[in-house]
Amino acid sequence: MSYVQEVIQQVISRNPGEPEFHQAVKEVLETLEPVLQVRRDYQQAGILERIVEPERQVIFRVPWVDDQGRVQVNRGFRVEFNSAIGPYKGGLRFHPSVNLGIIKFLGFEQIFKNSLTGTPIGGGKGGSDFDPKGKSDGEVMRFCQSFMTELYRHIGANTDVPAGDIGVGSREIGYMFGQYKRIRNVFEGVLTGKGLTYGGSLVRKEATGYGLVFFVNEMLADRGRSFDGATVVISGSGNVAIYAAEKAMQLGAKVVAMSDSNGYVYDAEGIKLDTVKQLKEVERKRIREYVNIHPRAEYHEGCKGIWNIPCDIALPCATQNELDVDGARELVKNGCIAVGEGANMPSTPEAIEVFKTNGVLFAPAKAANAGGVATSSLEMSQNSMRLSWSFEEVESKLRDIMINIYRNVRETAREYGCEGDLLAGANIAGFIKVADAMLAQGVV
Ligand code: NDP
Ligand code: 2IT
Repeated sequence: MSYVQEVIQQVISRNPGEPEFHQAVKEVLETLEPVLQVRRDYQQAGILERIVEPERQVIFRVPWVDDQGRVQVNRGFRVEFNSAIGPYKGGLRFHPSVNLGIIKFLGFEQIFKNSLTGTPIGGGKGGSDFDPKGKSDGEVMRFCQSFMTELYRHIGANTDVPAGDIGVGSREIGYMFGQYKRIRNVFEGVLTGKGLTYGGSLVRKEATGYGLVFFVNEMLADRGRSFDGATVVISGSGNVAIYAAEKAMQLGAKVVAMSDSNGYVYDAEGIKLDTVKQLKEVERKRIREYVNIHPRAEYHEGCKGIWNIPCDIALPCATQNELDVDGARELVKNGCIAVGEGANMPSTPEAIEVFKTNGVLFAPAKAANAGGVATSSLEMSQNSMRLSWSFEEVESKLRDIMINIYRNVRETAREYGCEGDLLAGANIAGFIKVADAMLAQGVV
């Protein structure tokens, strides 16, 4: 058995019941074979064995009182995965499906993604099985305060800097920042995605979606294509989906479908993004309400049917494993030329195989959605310097970062004999920087 396969088997047996974590580890490690063949020193130093083991994992009780006066108990997580190249950095996810395996998959991906941004940030992730849906602002605030009352002792502007992810947006970040500041009596950039009045960065809200479109646009340009005139399908209607749609439209695309966990809307005339923003960002309602405002659009229950809609470009921006082999085949059948992953690990391994064998351009999550965390890193820089850059300045830095990531990933794939395989290129390029830092720092 190869070194890589041995480590994968160890991960599976030492981390039972964590299928998403196994999937993420397998996907990264299997593309590293060409590197490990030439870099025997990595094996000698046990780099793979160490990189798959989080440096620290914290699990804690989060008790809070709901509006009826009942005591509720959730579980909180923070997995500090790798700090070889900088303080732990990565989002917090609040969703009922959250468990340790999901946080570990996300934290593992984050190591390589953060390395690809070219900025000095390590990998981490956290969250809770708390469901913000249907909760009052007061309940969300009490939950966030309780969550931070434990988390604060593990994080800090130079230690571990959380941000948002599914179910964690500016409201939740605000409540957590307030509680951190109150407990520690320090005003520091301990979280990113903060409001603009208290240390947040312009463009952070838009960054993941915009960055995704910048990346995919660069990939399309290599084939002489662009977003201009393209038909685009986007899953999700949260932070990433909305701003991917906005930038795609700015570049001349027509976005015809968006979704949430209940179903999807199809608007042949092009989705009206102002309606989606009002429904999702302001009223916190379901996407099905869209057809009450635009009766010519259609609503369909269930999420997976969204991939049956003919499109040139598909951008899965909701959650892991939302695009499976059937969806991938439908996309290919309908002539889709490119898939860009806004969510983390949205395509199953079988779906990725379908894209590969059919020549569909594939932008892998850890490269394509790195714009969010890259802009978080820019927020950290601004906090440290105690200044704020303009929207144009941050957006232009974000665009440069995404173009650099694309070129780095493309050239790395070429260098290691897998030209055109951006997934391999992303894994290899992200890995080498972290592995070299780990080598230099000894066995820690
Ligand atoms: P939001 O909470 O803002 O939106 C999530 C969207 O995905 C919602 O439309 C939600 O629908 C849908 N969704 C969530 N879970 C499921 C599910 N199990 N099945 C179907 N649909 C689901 O989160 P974000 O937009 O921030 O995150 C979306 C994805 O992007 C995640 O994979 C996240 O990890 C990734 N990501 C986020 C970044 C960021 O900066 N925010 C950066 C990089 C990646 P509903 O409202 O019904 O739950
Ligand atoms: O998956 C991700 O990259 C994020 N949720 C953003 C993390 C961050 O620290 O901005």
